[in-house]
Amino acid sequence: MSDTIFAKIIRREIPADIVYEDEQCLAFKDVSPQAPVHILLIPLKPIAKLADATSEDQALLGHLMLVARKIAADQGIGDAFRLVVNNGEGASQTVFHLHIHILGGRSLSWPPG
Ligand code: DGP
Repeated sequence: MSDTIFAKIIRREIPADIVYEDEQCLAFKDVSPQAPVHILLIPLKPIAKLADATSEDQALLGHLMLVARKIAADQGIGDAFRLVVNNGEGASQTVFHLHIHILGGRSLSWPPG
């Protein structure tokens, strides 16, 4: 996998507003927020996109879901939030390091568009 802006954030080569960190993942505020709360949660492991994850990543992916829930609660949006994973250019993925968007703090309509 080629180097990405998120790998640079993990290595602290570029700044980010980090809100959570553990031995498996890192979360920081999105530079272009689409909601009052917009956090990106990424694994430290450089998986380019969800379609590239394997059964070896099962525990990591489960961990990310539980951390996303915790971050939502910590950010005060635990009752109403949305998780988004864009997979591939056709789904508007622009950074090819797997990430979960955690969105909330406003009314979230459906379908998302
Ligand atoms: P996606 O389209 O799903 O690949 O989302 C990529 C997101 O990454 C997008 O919402 C903007 C955000 N982003 C891009 N570059 C940076 C950066 O340098 N810092 C931060 N904090 N977010 C970034």
